[in-house]
Amino acid sequence: MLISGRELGADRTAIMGVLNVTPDSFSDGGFFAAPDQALAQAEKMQRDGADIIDVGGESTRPGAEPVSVQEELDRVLPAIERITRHIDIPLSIDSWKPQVMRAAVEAGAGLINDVNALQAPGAIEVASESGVAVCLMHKQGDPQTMQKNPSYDNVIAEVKAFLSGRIQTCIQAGIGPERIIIDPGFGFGKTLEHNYILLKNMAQLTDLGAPVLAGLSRKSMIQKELGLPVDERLSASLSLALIAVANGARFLRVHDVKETVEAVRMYEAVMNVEQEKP
Ligand code: 8Y7
Repeated sequence: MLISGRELGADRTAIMGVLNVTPDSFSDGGFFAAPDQALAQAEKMQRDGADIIDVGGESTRPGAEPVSVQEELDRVLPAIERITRHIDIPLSIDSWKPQVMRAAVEAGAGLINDVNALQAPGAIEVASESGVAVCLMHKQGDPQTMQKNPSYDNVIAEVKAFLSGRIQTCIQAGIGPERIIIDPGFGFGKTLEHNYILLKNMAQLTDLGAPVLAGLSRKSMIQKELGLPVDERLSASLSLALIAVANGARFLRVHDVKETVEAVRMYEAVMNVEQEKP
């Protein structure tokens, strides 16, 4: 998968660091400082071994309030421009809005990460024309209501069928298969059990021929299983990250870059050892 001229997710798992540029993600309350803080966070994630940074200006958490196109542009564009001017690292735009995708790619983003899998009117055309890579994520319902009553007859088969259909639609729209990443969308319209079934059987998604991205970092499934608040979910996040890699994930979207890089590189060192002769 070529993203901003880098080969990612091929010889080792690519680590995508999460960079939220929402007002609540900045500690000093002065949003004027946001692009500088975003750059500082991006520099730290690069030092910690991130392969790509996912910039998002609208919270996609269950129950989150939507923001306008202009508001989202005002958040993400200064951050993307500041980061691309100062450091050389591939950037991803976390948005489902075609206007935001287009502007972010013009400002330097090399991947469109869309939790809506390019289903918004105009999104697939913008993605196709942009020439950049895309991540197609499965969800059931929309962020406001998706966790109310998730329901599937067969969650792995339904997620796989959805992603397969979106891959076909993207290819028909001119997005080559070499530009497509797929994602089961952990926590997006899924119960705890649905998430576990998807993670345990995630290797089945690799049949679709696209690299798989997994986003499990700090998710509420950890709270549901272990009762831990968001700032105490590191160990469980690392455990889920390694299970995802063992089950075929080629990209991991994470908040704790340094710790995830250490865990995954250790895993890969063991799994890549040359065997002794019997
Ligand atoms: C995911 C994601 C979020 C994910 C992809 C959170 C934007 C919620 N989760 N994108 N975004 N996959 N591709 O807890 O799982 O980080 S937001």
